[in-house]
Amino acid sequence: MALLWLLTVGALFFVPSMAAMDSNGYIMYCPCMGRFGNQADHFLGALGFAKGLNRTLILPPWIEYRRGQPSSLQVPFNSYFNVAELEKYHRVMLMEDFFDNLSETIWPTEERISFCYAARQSLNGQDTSPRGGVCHAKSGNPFGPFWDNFKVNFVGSETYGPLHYDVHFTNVARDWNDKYPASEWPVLAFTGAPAPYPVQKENVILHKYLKWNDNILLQAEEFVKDQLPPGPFIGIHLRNGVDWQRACEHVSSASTLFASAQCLGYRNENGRASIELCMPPDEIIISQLKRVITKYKAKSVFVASDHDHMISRINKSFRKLDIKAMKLDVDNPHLDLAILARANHFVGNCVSSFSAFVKRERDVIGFPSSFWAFPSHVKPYHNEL
Ligand code: GFB
Repeated sequence: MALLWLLTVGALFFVPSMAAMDSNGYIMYCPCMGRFGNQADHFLGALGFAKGLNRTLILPPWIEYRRGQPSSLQVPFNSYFNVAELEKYHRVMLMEDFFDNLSETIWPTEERISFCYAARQSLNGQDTSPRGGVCHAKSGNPFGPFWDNFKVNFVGSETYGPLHYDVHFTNVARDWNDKYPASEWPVLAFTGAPAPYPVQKENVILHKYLKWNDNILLQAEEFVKDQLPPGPFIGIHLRNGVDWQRACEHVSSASTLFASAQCLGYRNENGRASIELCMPPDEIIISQLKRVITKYKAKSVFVASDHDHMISRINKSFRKLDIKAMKLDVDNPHLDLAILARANHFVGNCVSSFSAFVKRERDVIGFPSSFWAFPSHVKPYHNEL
């Protein structure tokens, strides 16, 4: 009798995890490059890659950096986004759920191999997983803290080059599955995202499955309703912090920079990046704003920025039109993004992947957007080859 009870209760606990198991395997990765915009670009690529290989994508936490804190922080994926919406496209699972429910069965500690394209240098000579092999998957920040968060240590490395991630390219998915069948490799755990930056053109559309969760949506809607004057509003992104000023210095030597393909095209068919495109001067910002305020009969401007929101400059310039420039009281990048996506018109920075996130979200809803200094301040691209 006791045995029967044990079997029944055991089955009750066992069956749900079994049911959740994916015999096609899993893709896991550390979003170890850059801040939110970079990670979001990588996420769309990883989603396309997991779909191509027909493996469940494990949703990693977002990696964040807070001033004064030496180590990176990890914020669960669903703190910002709606997991059920992603499931409409492909099988996904929160990384926290994977480690709570499945990891011991599917990915025992002695089988944890990290994947990298080629050997990676140990960043500071320290690797909290010294047996982990040439990928050095835990070397440096945010690599070490990321895997430590899930108590993962690697027992080896697998370099997968020359295989690549472009599953829209003939046979690539088949090559991965031939080389790494799920029966032998249930989890492909990547040292960095299995995706290029900026997001590949074919994966931009996947943004339609990346929806804010109810909490963020509610905050964005309440801000628009309670803080902005009634009527149409323009959302603008001013990327002008000191890191950006330095990055823009490289624009003269590069025809593309960061997210610039979103306006210049993936082959520079719409021109080459310029300093104005990257760091628009105040005069360009005010004159473009004037045009869109008039066109949309806007009553206010919502400004998101990492540094200078130009609130008094905008208020002064549009005093006669009774336009109010508004910003959030506290630094909240995700809420900034969600509010920008709801504006009647958005003007973003073409070079910034933070702006690119807003543009993609608006494109899938069918809302209009434009960019500072584009197309007025870009030169045609001449391919010298
Ligand atoms: O998102 P992100 O990769 O975009 O990095 P870029 C910029 C970060 O700056 C964001 C903050 O993740 C935010 O934390 N930030 C930028 C903002 N704009 C805003 C804003 O309007 N509101 C708030 N609250 N925060 C590039 C990187 O940044 O910057 C490159 O992609 C490189 O890797 C370069 O680091 C210098 O593409 O704009």
